[in-house]
Amino acid sequence: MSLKIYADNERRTHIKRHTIIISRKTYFIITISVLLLTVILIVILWAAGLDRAEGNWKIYKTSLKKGEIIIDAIVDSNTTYAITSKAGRRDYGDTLVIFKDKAKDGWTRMYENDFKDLKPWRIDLADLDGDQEKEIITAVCKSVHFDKRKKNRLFVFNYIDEKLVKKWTGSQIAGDWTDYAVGNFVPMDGSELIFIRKTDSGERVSVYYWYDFGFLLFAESRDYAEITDVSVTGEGRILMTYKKTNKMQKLILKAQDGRLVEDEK
Ligand SMILES: [Ca+2]
Repeated sequence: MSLKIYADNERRTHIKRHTIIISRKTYFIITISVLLLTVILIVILWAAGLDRAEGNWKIYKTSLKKGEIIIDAIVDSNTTYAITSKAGRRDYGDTLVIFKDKAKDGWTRMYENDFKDLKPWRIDLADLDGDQEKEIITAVCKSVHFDKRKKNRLFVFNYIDEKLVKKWTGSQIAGDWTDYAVGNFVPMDGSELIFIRKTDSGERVSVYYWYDFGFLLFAESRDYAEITDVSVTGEGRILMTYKKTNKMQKLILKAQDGRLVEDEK
């Protein structure tokens, strides 16, 4: 069956059987309707996505100051650790805020600390040293006393007796890095930090673990042109997203002889 379009007054003497005839006017109406429906569908999907992104954070709206925006947050049972921007910026925050879910009063702002000079942009929670207490890990972008370059650094804290206590302030770890993941990669107590580290010839994956009073390098991969994402996938495996011949691909890395190598399986 085929579809033919004719002007209203056009002669239709050569129409074959099984041919559907529609006028230009009908064709126009159908086209506009399809376009309209597509636009409506896109708007609905966009709004749904927006709702999901804000989803977990809606509950704190009442605890936020006027104009304050949540940059990143992590929920752990009845406590939420958040990086917020009181200045209303979306690229990085200026305050670390801890909310607690008080049954009667709902989510309550329990603690806040001025992080204005740190430019924090990400927050995580993990037990890094294996003592069963979770550390607050914040990614910040700043210079430090003995390294004047403004770059991504990690600051690690504990929240003890309603006070923020510095555990490790990230001066030098993984050189210049663009992003990181936290996960249990090495079979010992505590989680590891997996960095996407910049090198002269591209980017590599670097795994660090906590030892005594700081982080030690566990293993590194070879260099790749560009790595966009890393995560721990099962014990001893890292899932990496990287660019290969202009296409993003996924790859599993494992530790072998002190290196991170591609898992052939
Ligand atoms: Ca700990």
